Amino acid sequence: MTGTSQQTRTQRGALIVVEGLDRAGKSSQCEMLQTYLKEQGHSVKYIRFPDRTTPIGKLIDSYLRGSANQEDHAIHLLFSANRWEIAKSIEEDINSGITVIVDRYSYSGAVYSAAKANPTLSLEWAWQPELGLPRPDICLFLSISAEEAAKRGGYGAERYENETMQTRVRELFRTLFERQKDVYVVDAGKTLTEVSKDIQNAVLNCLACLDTIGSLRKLGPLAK
Ligand code: NYM
Ligand code: MG
Repeated sequence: MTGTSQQTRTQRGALIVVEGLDRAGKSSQCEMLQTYLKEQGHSVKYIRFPDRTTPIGKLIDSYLRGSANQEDHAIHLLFSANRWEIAKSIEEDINSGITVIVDRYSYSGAVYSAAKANPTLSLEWAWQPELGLPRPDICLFLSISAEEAAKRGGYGAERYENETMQTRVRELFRTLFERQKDVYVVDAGKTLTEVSKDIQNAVLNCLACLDTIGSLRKLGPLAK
């Protein structure tokens, strides 16, 4: 058997993104999905953005905690740079057959910045630096209502964790997902187990389509 034919037999991993508002249950669901996929025999990695461990991530961390200030466009580009600095390793993992679960990605990047209502920082502007990053095979959006979010307890201490921002973020996610494909909306108001079942089914469907999708794609422009 030649090297080439062997390569075509190794299925690439999938790029799975989990998005949602703060307190939608993203991190718990990512953990549960990771465990489930491992049980099914997949090699899996779970990463999250922002990755606060890199030098850029440390700047972002101090901004989010409120110990440093940044100009709106500048911090936006740092969040994007934090994805670009990890992009190559995501691609390598996927090509070597590892499925990568990502907790927040470009979608959070665009909507949180656009939610600041800065007149020169539109959703379109915010999306530009994301063009060319690895495109998720599926983006699971964990959707919770404002009422359910309120029930889940108070906001944390970080920047953006207040009602005005969260309301705008919720609306902007909706706008963005009308203009980006491959988004699967999950009703995250259900129980942990019910939500994880919905996620598992969506992910299994996605994995079954990987051959049809072909190689990992790149994020493209927003639809008009
Ligand atoms: N956030 C996250 C952004 O503003 N831009 C981004 O590109 C990303 C990935 O950081 N409130 C915001 C959304 C969150 C905050 O994320 C920290 P987490 O998952 O709550 O630690
Ligand atoms: Mg948070």
